[in-house]
Amino acid sequence: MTSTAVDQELARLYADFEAAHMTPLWTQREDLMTESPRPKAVPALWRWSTLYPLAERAGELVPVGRGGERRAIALRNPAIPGDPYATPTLWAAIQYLGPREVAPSHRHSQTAFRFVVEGEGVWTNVEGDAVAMRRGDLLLTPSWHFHEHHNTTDHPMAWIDGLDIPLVSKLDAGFFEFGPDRLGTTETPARSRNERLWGHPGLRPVGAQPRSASSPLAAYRWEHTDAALAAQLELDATVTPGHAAVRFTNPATGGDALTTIRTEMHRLRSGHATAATRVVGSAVWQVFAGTGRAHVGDQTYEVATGDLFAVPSWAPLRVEADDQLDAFRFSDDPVYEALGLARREDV
Ligand code: GTQ
Ligand code: FE2
Repeated sequence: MTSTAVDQELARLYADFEAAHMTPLWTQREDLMTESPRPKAVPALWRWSTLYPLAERAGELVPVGRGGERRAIALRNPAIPGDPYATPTLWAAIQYLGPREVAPSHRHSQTAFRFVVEGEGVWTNVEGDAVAMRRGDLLLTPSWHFHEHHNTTDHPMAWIDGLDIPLVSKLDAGFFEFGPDRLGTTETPARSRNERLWGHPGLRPVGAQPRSASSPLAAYRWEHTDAALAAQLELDATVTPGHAAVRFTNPATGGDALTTIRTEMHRLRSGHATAATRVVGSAVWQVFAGTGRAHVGDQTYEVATGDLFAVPSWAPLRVEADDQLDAFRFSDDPVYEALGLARREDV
């Protein structure tokens, strides 16, 4: 064939591919199989001083109830158009509950946690067990557990939610169900049943079976987290000098507290920093106390209590403390580890 004849045949071939819903690899290989991850998400920062007043305004204007379910406002990565996601796998939101308000019961296949940076007065009821939410606590709502939140006080409370909504959406694995109008309780016990059963260090209740693959412990209290971090620093048993960290684990397995989301608390001594690393998978951090700086990819953020930032896959990260810095981190690491896709590199 002459070269014009070949060109014509090729054009016909591509048109026929198109009509047959076929795409040749060779035209897209470089986008489909990159040398290293090219995340769509970008480093992003949300300041508590911006988030909280906006949530407060929503509290005045938007009722919470059936249908909408939650007064939760998502942190949207500016580079993921159309989807209210902090990263391609993680949902992060500020949730606000006014005095005496109740967020009604429901359950979903998405896994959730709450982390409290300030305030108290809301009980999250998980499968009929009322769990107090207070500053520094991590509260879990594993997949397919009924949950409602009730504010029993005369003052509002806000916290952050982390969920695997984007991952579950990508996996076409979403199920949702309304619960009874009231899980039937306004109980406000100091200690929830799950904590009484599962919350004793090193002691597994022999007669109890967890109801899911995630942790049967619904609350991880700040006093324990704080003591564990303080001990690491005192004992020089830290990740790197001046950097202590704990991971919230499932007491029944020793693995991550949640199947799809890793949760950790980090403490940096004043003037110290984390190692500079990058990992496959994305994360969101929230400063709990102190001030410092986060270097995320090509960005540098000055951060203080309540500020959140997103770390895209494979973006170099280094966090530095001015004052002693406590920061909560959540990530999709367990997913990559389970699938054999985890990688990390010092940078
Ligand atoms: O508190 O149950 O931010 O179902 C998103 C979905 C919170 C919740 C969110 C939810 C919840
Ligand atoms: Fe929910």
